[in-house]
Amino acid sequence: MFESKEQFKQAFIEKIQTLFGQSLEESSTAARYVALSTLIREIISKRWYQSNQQYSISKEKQVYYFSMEFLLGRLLGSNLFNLGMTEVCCQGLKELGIELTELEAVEHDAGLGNGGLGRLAACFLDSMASLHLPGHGTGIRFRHGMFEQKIVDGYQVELPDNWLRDGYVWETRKVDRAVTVKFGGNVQMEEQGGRLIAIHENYEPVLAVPYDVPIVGANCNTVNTLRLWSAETNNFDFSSFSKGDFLKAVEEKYSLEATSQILYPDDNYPEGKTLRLKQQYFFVSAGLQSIVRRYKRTHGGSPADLGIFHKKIAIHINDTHPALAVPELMRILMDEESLDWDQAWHVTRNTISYTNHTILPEALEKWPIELVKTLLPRMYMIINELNERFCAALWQRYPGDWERIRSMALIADGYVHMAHLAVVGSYSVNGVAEVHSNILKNEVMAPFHEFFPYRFTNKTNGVTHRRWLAKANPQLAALITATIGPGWMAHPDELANLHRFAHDGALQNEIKAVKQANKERLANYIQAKMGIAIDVGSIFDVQVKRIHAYKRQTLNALHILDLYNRLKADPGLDIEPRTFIFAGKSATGYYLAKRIIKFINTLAQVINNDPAIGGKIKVIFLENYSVSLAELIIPAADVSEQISTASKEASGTGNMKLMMNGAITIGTLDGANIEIKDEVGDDNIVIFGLTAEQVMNYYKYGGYNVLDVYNNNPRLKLAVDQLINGFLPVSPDEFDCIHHSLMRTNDEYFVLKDFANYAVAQERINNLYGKQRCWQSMAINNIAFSGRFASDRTVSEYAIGIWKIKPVVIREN
Ligand code: 26W
Repeated sequence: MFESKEQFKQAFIEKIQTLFGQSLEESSTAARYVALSTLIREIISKRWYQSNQQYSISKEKQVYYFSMEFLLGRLLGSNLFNLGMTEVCCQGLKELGIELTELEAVEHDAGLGNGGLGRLAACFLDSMASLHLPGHGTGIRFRHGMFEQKIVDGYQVELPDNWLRDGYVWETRKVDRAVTVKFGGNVQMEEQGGRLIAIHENYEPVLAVPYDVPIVGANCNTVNTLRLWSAETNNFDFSSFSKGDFLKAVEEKYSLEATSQILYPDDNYPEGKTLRLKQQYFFVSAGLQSIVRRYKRTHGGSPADLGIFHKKIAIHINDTHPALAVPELMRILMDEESLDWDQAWHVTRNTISYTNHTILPEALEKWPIELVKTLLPRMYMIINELNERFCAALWQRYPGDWERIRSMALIADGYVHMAHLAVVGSYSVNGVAEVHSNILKNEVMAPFHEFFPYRFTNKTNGVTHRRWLAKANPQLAALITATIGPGWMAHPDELANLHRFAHDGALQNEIKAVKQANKERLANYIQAKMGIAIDVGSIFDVQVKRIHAYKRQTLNALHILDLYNRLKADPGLDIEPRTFIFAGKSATGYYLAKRIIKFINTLAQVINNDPAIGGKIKVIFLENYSVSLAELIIPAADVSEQISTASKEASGTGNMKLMMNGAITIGTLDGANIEIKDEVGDDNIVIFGLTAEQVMNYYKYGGYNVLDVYNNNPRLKLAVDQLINGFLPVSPDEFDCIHHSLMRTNDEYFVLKDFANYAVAQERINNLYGKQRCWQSMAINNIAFSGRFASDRTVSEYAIGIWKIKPVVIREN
């Protein structure tokens, strides 16, 4: 740590000299970024070592969070923040004529995730370390993360994300910790010494090499580990090579290494590719092998020692993507550690816990039997045995009820059902918001809930207030501290003390000024990036998230079109000026979502260039939504659009980040919006639309006819017609698919059904914004009651309720 600015400056300058052989003056911004980050890493390393030592010595239970995705974003700023060094570095650099923010901007986002699920994993890592919990991440070191999105002529274009191009200062390659993962081949059971032994032959070995990233907790006490696995091979096929077939040798190498090359850019929209299953087994197997190895070092390696593995290790699976952890832990315990089936099953069932993040039927993972059999023959054998035993237990309980047994089987209809595997193989299953957990229990997983009533719980999501409030919005953080003291940083519940000041005129003015500054910062970015000037006095109305039919960007867009129509008809229409800001990526193969992007951009083109409406509304689609772009947009938002079809959004986490930054939610009673409403009260949120129950009743019993709504609402009818009647400057069939999804398949997501109520809710937003005192008090109340949505609260609920782990305070030694 640095005692003073002077000490920091000296160390920084020396680091540039030793790393690059350059003086400060000669160094580039990129070199300065590397020097600063390296310096910080060295400080972290000491605590990292001490944390690991302490974990080994104390022998406390450890949790491993297995996730296909960790959407970390940039680490320099958050590491500095958690080390408490932002100020000294910022001031020291300033004296050297350098802006810290400029150096931060050099870092490539670690975009190793799609959206909610991946960012949640990153927030949890931050909270675990900050709460001194011995919790680590296990995932994949994708060579290419989430694609970079460009908008060209209004369309999404995908470019590869080459985030490792300039190296990654935060990682350490641990080649001595590499393990082998086996694919394909065949497995024979042989009897040896009275035991059945599995012999796996003719497999394709892939070397899994771990890269460790330190996860620094607040106040730099605990440093945990995110271990990301990379598929490598150093064995060229020398037989081909020596025969002169160089290409074949290289080809083989690349096909093996392909496993960790690319993140599938699918969010709630699976593509079911073989390589994806390979990725899943790859990191699950490597992760478990390395955990068992460490366990044996710390706790002993006899079968009796392994028989109590679950008392010292918890493994959490983030959705079903790592569900192969169930059969893989069985395999390791039986085939490598000589436990028998019953012992291995006891340990496995008490080690693994599972979170479900989606109930969209199309997003529930299932893999064709043949694929699992050929790619992972040993996994298939174990799953098959698990299935037989489970079905036998079901038969005992429900004799003759074939339909129920089929609907719950791990293997049925030609597929392995990963959610069933995850539920059966774990001791805890949770949803991510109250309404979502209830839907799991009462609908989607009702038969499982009936069979395992105590296994199901709820753990409402949260986000780290350190990144999403303190770091992303430092001026707001300073204002909060000046008002209620610094306690909220360690105890975000204390934000509630702000409530007393909701009507304090002075604070309201200051809150407004901070928001204004953030809006100006975003406006400058938009001007620089897109050449569009936006009115910083207008309402910044923000919908930023993946593009998906159920999230209903279409509802927002149709309302904008309607507003535009009304403004055209009556240019004197008295509304608050508004800037509608969108950002988000579509899955590459998701045709409808891609056309929704084009639709929004077409609206932007028409509306932003129409002088007749006097600049009252503007539409902006910001390209390449990412963690760092979110950090720029969210602090500038006045309105938070959370308008998914009720029952569809498991929780949402953007809703939490936005409220934490004082935005007012316009939303449906879906996911965590319901709990946000419960916290802030009806006066501080604008709710509209069908409830989850109403939506599900329509699905079950029918009764919704889109044509009725369409024919009875002339404003809506006009906007829907404008999709296809040549009104928009695109080819006439450009938006056929959007129109079709609304009108021809009876509007699966109830866009038309909710439209009228949404328009009324938007008018309410307009009127509330007009009453600035009222609006600012709402903003303050939203910040005040966001404490419940800090991931520190969520993670402590997991620690106490699921993982049964205790904090370990790291001592300096
Ligand atoms: C196989 C394709 C696929 C890929 C990703 C299916 C499903 C997923 C994820 C589970 C989707 C996801 O990110 N779900 C989101 O999880 C967030 C964190 O819990 C929630 O806040 C969001 O509501 C939920 O959509």
